[in-house]
Amino acid sequence: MQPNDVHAAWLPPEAFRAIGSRRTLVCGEGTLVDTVRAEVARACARYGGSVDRPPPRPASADRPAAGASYDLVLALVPAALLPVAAAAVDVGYRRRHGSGALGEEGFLLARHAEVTVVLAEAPAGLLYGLFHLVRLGESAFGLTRPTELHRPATRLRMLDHWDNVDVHPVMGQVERGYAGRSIFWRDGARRADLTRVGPYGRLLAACGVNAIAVNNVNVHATEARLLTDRLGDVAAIADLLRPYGVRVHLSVSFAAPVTLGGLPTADPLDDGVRAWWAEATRQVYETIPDFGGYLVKADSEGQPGPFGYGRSHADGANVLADALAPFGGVVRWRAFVYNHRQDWRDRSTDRARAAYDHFTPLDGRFRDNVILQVKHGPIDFQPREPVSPVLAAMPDTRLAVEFQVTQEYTGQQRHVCYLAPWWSEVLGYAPWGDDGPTVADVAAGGGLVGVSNVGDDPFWTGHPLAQANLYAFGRLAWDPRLDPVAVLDEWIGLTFAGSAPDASGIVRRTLHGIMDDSWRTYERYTAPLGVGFMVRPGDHYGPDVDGYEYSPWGTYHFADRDGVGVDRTRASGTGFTGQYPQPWRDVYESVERCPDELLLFFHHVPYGHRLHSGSTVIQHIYDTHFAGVEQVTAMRRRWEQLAGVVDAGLHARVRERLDEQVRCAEEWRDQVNAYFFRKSGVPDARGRRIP
Ligand code: GCV
Repeated sequence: MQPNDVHAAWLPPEAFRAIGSRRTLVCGEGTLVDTVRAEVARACARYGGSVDRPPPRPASADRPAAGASYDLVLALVPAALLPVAAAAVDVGYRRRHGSGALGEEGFLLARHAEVTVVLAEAPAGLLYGLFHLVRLGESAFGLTRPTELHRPATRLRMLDHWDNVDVHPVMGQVERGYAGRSIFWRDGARRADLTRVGPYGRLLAACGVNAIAVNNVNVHATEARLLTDRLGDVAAIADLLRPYGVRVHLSVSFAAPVTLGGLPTADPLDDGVRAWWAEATRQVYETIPDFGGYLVKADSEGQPGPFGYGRSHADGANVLADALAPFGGVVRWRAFVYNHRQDWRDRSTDRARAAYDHFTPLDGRFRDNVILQVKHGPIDFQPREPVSPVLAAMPDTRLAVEFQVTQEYTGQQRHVCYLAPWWSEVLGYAPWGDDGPTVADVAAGGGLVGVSNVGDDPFWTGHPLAQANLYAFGRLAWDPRLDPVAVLDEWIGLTFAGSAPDASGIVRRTLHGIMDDSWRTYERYTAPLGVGFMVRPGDHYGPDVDGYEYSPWGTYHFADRDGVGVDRTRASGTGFTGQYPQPWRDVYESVERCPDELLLFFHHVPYGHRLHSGSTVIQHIYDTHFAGVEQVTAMRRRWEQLAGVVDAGLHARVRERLDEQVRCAEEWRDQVNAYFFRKSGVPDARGRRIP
């Protein structure tokens, strides 16, 4: 199942001990139920338990459905034949909820007459129920348990792989990938060895992810052909993921009718173009009947799109949506559209405004099976940004929120940076004020999408602790209200289930000490107060304060001798604050009320400006940069406590990465502090050395 030299991530065999040592009955048929049975059987082979199917005929008096002899029943309902305990739970469920409450993916967990019972109304629910039991371990079999009904908050919980088929001359095999090469593609073709794909699907199912896109949103010539003559490669991947309930999506090029179909145009209103998409899509479904849909990056960073034909993005998205509709597919259309050839001298153009300006006039004009996929912040996955105002401005459009699990701007899997607290803040943000819906509520209709951080690295994610981000993404997509620290605790419990039982306390303590606050630590030693983009141009790793300051990318901080920050107010700046509903449009507009952590995103202020924290901006910059490095040094010290406690290879890998994190954090501290000291001439109030 798991290639030997590959880390088991959050599914080591020891995580199945509680299930594997029990007597289990699995009732139901179908591919995903077979997966459940196989998982339980594998655990039993290791831990001495047993797994049965229900008897072939209805129970008779001399052969009741043997309820009493099972510790665990996993059953698809309605079922003709259920052991007594499961039947009782089923009756109770129906009395309370009627049928259908569990939906396509939900499950019910109950404990009755010393039997743990998981019921689902569809096979995927049973699979998710099984992995829930894995998370619970022994506590799933405790004396009493409250009955729990679990359903995902949103239907689409997916990962987009920015994997190229060809090795791109600049971006490589995986664009913004920090975990080795692609698990799907290699040097221009599908990998001959796809053995990582099944185990990957299993890991995804175990954290709640149910779909992936197999290629980069930047669709180059070879990747475009995955839609047509290379479709068999996509089908091969889909076959391996199907047993885990993970559906495959494809990034497609808007220009495909021209580049692949030989048509003279890709104009979405052209009949020939519509027919081409319809036929290409019919063939996709003939080959992959459970295909999920298309993902499109159009008119963005050089990708073709409807603007080229004088058409709107609604016209563009709808032609693909119409082709997919007969088969139940969706088109995810990215809202990441902005001018990447901006003149830095032009202070009126604001990249933060772009998605809202382009897309909100189109609200209500997209087909039902179009999902507009919006990056969570208005710029580009910086360690701190406000929530994108698009998420509060398109009530008649299905919206998905896009997170970046791959750590392009958050340490590139060389730095520990547990991102779930950040995502959780975004998901809990209430654009219309505390009593209104949250971002998670908005995303429920469209989905949650993460850019994958996985590659063919033996630890899957390069930095072993970056696995926690992947796990937490899935868990938050399933239930955005989960506490990110509790999710981390789950991840630790599962991942290190194989450590000696007496070691579990120190493993948990140490990892929480290192990871709980690691995103804020990262924020401290990088760009301050929400200003963003002080990274090295191109690869986006390490500091370069002015690297993007005079570039065409629209990402500036405007530091001068007096102050720093971007004036995005309505009163004197770009007017971006006006894209928010109340109360935020006024909160962000006001330099007094704007939250400290976003101050420089919204305002240009003098270095002596006093924050709510009481500190001045310049002193805050110095203090956070010194503190950030101290915290990273403490992380490295803490990690040493786990030498000899966790797997030696994993320990060595994390140690090597922490060394680099300390080095890089010092570089950030020194460059940022020196830059602002030289600009402002204000010394550090605490007299520390600034180079
Ligand atoms: C896939 C950022 C990244 C690009 C990425 C783009 C996107 O600009 O640096 O590598 O392209 O976002 O999200 O499309």
